[in-house]
Amino acid sequence: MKFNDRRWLVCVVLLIVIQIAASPASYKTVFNETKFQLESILQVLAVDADTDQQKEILVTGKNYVDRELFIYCLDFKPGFTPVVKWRSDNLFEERSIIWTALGNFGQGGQQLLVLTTKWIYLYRVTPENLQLIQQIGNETEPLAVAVADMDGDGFSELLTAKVGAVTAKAYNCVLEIWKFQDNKFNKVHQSDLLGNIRSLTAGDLDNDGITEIVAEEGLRLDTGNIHVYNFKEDRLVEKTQFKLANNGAVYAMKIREFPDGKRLLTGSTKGKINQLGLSDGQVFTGLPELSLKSSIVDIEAADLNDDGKPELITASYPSKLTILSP
Ligand SMILES: [Ca+2]
Ligand SMILES: [Ca+2]
Ligand SMILES: [Ca+2]
Repeated sequence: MKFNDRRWLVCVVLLIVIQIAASPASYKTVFNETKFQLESILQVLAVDADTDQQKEILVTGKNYVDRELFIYCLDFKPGFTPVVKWRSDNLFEERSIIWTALGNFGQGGQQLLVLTTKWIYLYRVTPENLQLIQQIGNETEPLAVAVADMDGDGFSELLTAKVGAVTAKAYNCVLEIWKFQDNKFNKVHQSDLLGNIRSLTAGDLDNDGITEIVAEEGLRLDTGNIHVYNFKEDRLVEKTQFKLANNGAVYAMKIREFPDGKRLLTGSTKGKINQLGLSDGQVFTGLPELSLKSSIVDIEAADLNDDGKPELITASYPSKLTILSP
């Protein structure tokens, strides 16, 4: 009996040692709230609202009962527990969700683009609130939104995925590029049908001076295909495509700078988080896959405690806000 007891104990200790050895240099959860401010969180976006070189987080979401659509600006000084710095006006619109993106649309510095079904709002982000620069009717019918400089003129273009054709199984989307000129967004490109696009991001992932457009498409909530495109001679050219096994749908994608280079950050309906790099047209894994027990709707990376290592900020269905620190 005694021998067996000891053997059992040795096994447990061994298992723990193996576990510790096997777990990669990873992230720990430093903030996790299941009902954060809103009934439904839709987007998270990092911005330096007070220009003190430290990022704040804009959380966008909806309260269905009270017919509210808000943007919250969260401050993280001095810790990882968010403090509400300000809340936007109510942007509620019947049956509309909301998309946010940052870019330079020629209004001096960085502007926040907020899209609802009906409107495109162009804002200046200030320490106290959002300052409306312009409100334009939204003709883009977006299912996904990204912002990047596509033609190298120093100003941002708006990229949207919209329904191009409806099949029995799913939407089949086209990607459109919109240029801000004469105080409105003008369509400068429409792609061929690219599949049921569930998320979109853009940026120079491999640092070769040419912007990559990354689109994830797939059916239902199945694991999808992630396509990396360049926009060359007025058309999309696929650079590579890949699949993240057992991820489910990826609704969350951003291209962000990490200490070891630019990474495509993805968050999936199965709670998987991946960081991927691109080199010579090949995708490689940055850090090993992380796993949350929730369905991720958006993700962001920003250094919240000023130690040079970005935190990961995730929004999960319906209103969970999680912060992971390396
Ligand atoms: Ca700041
Ligand atoms: Ca441009
Ligand atoms: Ca590139």
